[in-house]
Amino acid sequence: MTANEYVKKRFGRYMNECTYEEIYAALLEFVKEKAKEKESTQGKKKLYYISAEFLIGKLLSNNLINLGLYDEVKNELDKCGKSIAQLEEIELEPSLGNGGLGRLAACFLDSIATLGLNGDGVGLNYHFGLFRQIFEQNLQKEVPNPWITPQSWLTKTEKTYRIHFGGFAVQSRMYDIDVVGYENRTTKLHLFDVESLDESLVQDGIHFDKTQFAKNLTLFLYPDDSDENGRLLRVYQQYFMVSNAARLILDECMAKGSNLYDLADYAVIQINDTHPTMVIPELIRLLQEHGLTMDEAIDVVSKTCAYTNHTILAEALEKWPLHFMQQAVPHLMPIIYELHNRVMKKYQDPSVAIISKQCVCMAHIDIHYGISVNGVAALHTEILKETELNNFYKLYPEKFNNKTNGITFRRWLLYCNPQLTSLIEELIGPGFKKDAMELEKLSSYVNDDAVLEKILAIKDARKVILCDYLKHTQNIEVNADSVFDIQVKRLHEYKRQQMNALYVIHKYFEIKGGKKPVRPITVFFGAKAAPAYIIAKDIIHLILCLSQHISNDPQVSPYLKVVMVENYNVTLAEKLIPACDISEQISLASKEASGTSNMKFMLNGAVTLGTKDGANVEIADLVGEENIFTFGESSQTVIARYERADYVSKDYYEKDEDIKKAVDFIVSDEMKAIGSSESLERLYHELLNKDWFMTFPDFQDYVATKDKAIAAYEDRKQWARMMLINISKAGFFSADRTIEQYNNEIWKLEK
Ligand code: 26Q
Repeated sequence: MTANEYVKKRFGRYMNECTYEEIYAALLEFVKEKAKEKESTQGKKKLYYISAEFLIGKLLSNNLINLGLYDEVKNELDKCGKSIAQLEEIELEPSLGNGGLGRLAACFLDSIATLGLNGDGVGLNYHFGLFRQIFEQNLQKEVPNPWITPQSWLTKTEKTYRIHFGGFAVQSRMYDIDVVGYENRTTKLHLFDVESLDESLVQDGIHFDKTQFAKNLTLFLYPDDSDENGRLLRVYQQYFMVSNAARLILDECMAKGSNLYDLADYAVIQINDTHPTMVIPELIRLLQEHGLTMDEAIDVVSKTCAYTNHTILAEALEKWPLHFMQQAVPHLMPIIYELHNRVMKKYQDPSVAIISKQCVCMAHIDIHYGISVNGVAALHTEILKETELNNFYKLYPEKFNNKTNGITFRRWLLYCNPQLTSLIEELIGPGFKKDAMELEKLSSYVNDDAVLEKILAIKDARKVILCDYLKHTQNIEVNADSVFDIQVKRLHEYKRQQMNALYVIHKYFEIKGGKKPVRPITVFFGAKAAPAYIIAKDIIHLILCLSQHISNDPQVSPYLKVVMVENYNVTLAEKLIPACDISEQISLASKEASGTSNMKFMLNGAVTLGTKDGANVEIADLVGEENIFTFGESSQTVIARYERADYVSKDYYEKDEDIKKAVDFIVSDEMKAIGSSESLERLYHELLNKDWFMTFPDFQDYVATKDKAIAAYEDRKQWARMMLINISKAGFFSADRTIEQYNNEIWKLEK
């Protein structure tokens, strides 16, 4: 049955007589039915990828592509005078993630299904996800982000559990979303929800009563901010997630014949950062309820769980106060003390203790009682082994391993850039869609002028598409002939959006002084700041004020524009990334565990401007130094500087005229006339007196290298070669490769 016939069956009318809403509703059911047909027999051992975040993005088009139905449906729509782009706008994007970690989990599910592995995702069904960002008076404001409509990708299941907390219990229910693999099987994302949730608790923006746990548990996803108040709710959420996951796992394994002593033959659990760590004590507790002794339960669980670390920022490693845990999950405390006592008895080393300074160190539970500890890029794993987790590495060298992150090429090439996909297919055939390493075949075209022209033409077309989209959705006007320089990621000081903003100020002064760029430059930003992260919000404020100020300056605006897109999300990323010329990956070396937008940009023919940090290091190794613009101090230099604790930002400010001029502009009369003095002053003082992420030492190198990249853009043919080489080397960053490695080295699922 074609999609059009399906619509006719549902509504008694063909597509041309239906509204977009009706077509969307029908196609959603159509896809669900098709996905069901692809559910295949389960193997004995199953992976449970537990994560507090799954930033899945819109699903209609992606699922149609993976089912091999996209072109057919698009043509049918075309014939009825309907556009698939307009249909896509009906769908709401679930924002069930903060950023990289959540998007990684979504890419991994796509690869697990595509490779035909037996694995499901387990997480939470946040009704409002992360907040939606709006700008008012050049400030970020947060509002709820509802995404669950009567017709959605969620399927209600019959699975419910009673979950006990200190002093009360709630009833849970599991909802499923199909994960449709590319030309292969379908797996599941299980999202648990609480039956007693009360959406009406949310009033006035994203504020709600943080104490009524039974009513608020799955309202919102917590932002990635370690300073946030009311973190107690986060502990309740985490326990709710893992208690449900643990019960589901035991149910499924017993149904397949496990006697629970052999649990590790039936299940492997990947713990995505420390957020699901309580699954370890919870499983131990449940196994004891099933008759195992403490010794036996600990032994079984220790063979089942593997942990991925996503951060080196010490302040981001989760440590929960004992009194939080005592209040939320008193029944886990005897187990956590037991796990702690065993560690202390064996090692007598306080630095590897589970309980320390009245807090539970979540990562330490994972490392002692798991089979594997992995970092997410080569440099990151080395830093974990040599510095941050060195004491653990000495105890368990065999547990440590690297799994460099990857992205799904289905969404980040086939779906978001059909123009580039067609060209690649024309040149090297369709094999790259299944085996991304085949992209290497493109390298034989580096001297083919016709191909280089086509690559440039596609980029130009994508820039026009982005301009139209931004005009239509956010009323932003951009010159499509300018150089598109893009930095999109969570707002965090270590990612150094503030350094990019200082570059903009520097360029502004150059232009005012008569030094005009040969071609206009558009600097794009997209970033949400955690609501309680004051300095991050100050940086957004600075960028928005700069954008306004420059737009209103007729001397500068023809040459320089700053665009801060509102509510950066997966949908916007799909439009921004194919249009990018220069990919900004400028974190302070050693701080960005991996980064994944760097991979998406590269795959879409952007050239990276970056520090030697995270996966940028591996990108540089693959494309060669001549096809990337790297700058800044090395991770060793940075780490040594932190150890010496001798960085004084004021010294740089006083010695460097350019830095002084740019930083002073933050609190200039012009800026204060349009912005909040309080916010601008705070940011100014932060940079002057602290600059914890060392933007000043890298500033001049950054400016010089960015100018070099912008100049290089003018040699169009040479630039096109760089684009082509970047695309041809991106195959390594396919999540299919990453997942193969997880499976071969950790999960060991049968294929
Ligand atoms: C913790 C406690 C309380 C509230 C929130 C959190 C929290 C939430 C989200 C802590 C961290 C996160 C998200 C982290 C994250 O996205 N890390 C990124 O992971 C990517 C995938 O591995 C990497 O590419 C990035 O380098 C890393 O920053």
